[in-house]
Amino acid sequence: NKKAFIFDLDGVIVDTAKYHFLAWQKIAKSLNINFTHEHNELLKGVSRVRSLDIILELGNVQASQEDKDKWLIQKNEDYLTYLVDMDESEILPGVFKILQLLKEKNQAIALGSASKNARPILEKTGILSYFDVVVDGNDVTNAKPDPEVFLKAAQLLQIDQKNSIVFEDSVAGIQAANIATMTSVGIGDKTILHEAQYIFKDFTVIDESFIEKLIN
Ligand code: B16
Ligand code: MG
Repeated sequence: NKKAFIFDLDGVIVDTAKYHFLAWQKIAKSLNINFTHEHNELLKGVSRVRSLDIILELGNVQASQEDKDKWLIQKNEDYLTYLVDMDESEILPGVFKILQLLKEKNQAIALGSASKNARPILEKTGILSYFDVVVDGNDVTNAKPDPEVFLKAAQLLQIDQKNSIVFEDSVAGIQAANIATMTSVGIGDKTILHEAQYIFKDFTVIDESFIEKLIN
């Protein structure tokens, strides 16, 4: 059986969530908005534009489109400075092993990320060649929890959405997978990701028998 294994990027393959947080925190600070790690959960899997709106809502700040555009550029420029030195060492534990296992078992592999910076991150970390298909923030108009990004990935792989499995670290992403009637696998905290069909703290605790079960 050939299934589509769709991976989110930030928080699943690489720990860029911490860099997004630092970059957003700078913007929030400059606007006198208190922005905590807890608030940051709300931004996971959410597009850049929507993320800024959430932060402004937290601080009850009204802003012109011009200011918002300026902050969005600032945020991304700052975020990109954290990516300059990125390499293979930033791939989260167990990820290479799972990707290799899926390749050995002749499964289809896709990226399904909200990020517009996905491709350079995959290139820098040397992981791009594992992916048969990459769908990212440049390819979709509707952000997670809209399932567009995952549906598009399955479509490009020519695999039915019911035969697709999504690995996600965000609530919005798990919801998107569920809406798409795909198998949802949460990577992270089980209290946060309780809507997922399966939850693991990271890839090191996913064994071959679980993957076998998904394939058959
Ligand atoms: P960018 P994912 C998402 O990536 C992040 O979780 C989210 O925090 C970020 O705002 C979004 O990408 C957009 O990223 O600013 O690089 O376009 O988790 O869907 O891989
Ligand atoms: Mg994510």
